[in-house]
Amino acid sequence: MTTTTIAVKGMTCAGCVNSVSKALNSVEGVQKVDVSLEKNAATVTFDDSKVQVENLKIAIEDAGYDVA
Ligand code: 9UX
Repeated sequence: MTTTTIAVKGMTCAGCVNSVSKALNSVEGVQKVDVSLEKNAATVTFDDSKVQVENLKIAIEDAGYDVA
């Protein structure tokens, strides 16, 4: 299991946090998600044999937000 923090741009309210959280939680291999509006970041714990950081970034972008 690996934990990484990804900088997320474009989140402006709790609904955005919810959207990003849902998007990340629906990725196969993701175990834990903590999205912070204050920090503009998503901390994700995932099984690195199933998913890579790049896939997490794509999921965030597909939800309509930008990654650094
Ligand atoms: Mo809040 Mo975010 O009403 O896309 S959900 S701004």
